[in-house]
Amino acid sequence: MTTKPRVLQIGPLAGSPSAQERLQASYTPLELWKQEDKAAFIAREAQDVRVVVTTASFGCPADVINALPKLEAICSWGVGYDSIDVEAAHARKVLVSNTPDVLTDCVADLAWGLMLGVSRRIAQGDRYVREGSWGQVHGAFPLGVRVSGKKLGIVGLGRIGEAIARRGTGFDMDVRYHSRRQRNDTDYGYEASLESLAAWADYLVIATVGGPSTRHLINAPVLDALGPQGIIVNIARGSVIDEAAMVEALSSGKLGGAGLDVFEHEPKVPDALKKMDSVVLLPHVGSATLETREAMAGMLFDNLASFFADGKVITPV
Ligand code: 8YV
Repeated sequence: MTTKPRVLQIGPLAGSPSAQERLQASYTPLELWKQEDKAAFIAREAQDVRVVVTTASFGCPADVINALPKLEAICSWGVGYDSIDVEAAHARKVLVSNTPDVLTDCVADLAWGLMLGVSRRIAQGDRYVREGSWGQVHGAFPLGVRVSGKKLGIVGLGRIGEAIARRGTGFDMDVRYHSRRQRNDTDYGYEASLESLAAWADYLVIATVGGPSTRHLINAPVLDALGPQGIIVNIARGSVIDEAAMVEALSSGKLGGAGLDVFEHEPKVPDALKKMDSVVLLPHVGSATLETREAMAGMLFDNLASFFADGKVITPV
């Protein structure tokens, strides 16, 4: 009988029905998140470990990377890798893999769900019906705003940003974007500054990477430019928006509304947001469909199998 390779697992693969069992079927995961003294556990149990398995949420910090002398690869379940210290990994020639493409459509779909949800007051209407207010409360349910035909501004025209933009065509929307560099392979209008994109747009959708390079890119001046009728949607990373500035802008009516799947200190969500009907709040579920989570798991296991077969990963970062 061949022994199953030992891998250091940083956090559970909890958002997929089969991934954790599949991992256990082919590998011996050392479950770091269950350990009280993580450094001692790594020093005692993981000195021979060649592979770390993690998720976009749990990531892998430099101190873990540097505490594993035999480490050769970090295989992550998720597309974003801002939580993995890729620089520390590459400095030691450790490969890093993620799960791109397979989640693009579902994350883009959710961005549209949030745009529609905020504009057409879907969650608010659901609360209204459930609490028995329909027919009981004086006056009509508050009007929403039209989505079709509006102006869609996208921050970050990568794979997910582009999928969001494509869906805009079906809603007869004019689409523009801002990113570090203008792309020469697309007809979408480019705005050279975030403020000018926000001033133009009815909807500002954040689809850029997380991490230090984009921290608080969306600040008070950008939110001011988006304005009292403007709606912001974030399916990327909470760190991209200055959350305190956004709460202030929403509370004071300087910003129209927000659809948020991610938060700066998730799972902590500012209490002020929970009291507002102009926002829709979701628990980081952009990729959380059965089909996408299974596809992400498939890609994680393909990367692991490839590494253990020939020392390469299929989707390197
Ligand atoms: C993951 C994500 O669901 O892929 C990403 O970058 O943020 C999500 O798809 C989740 O973080 C898995 O850990």
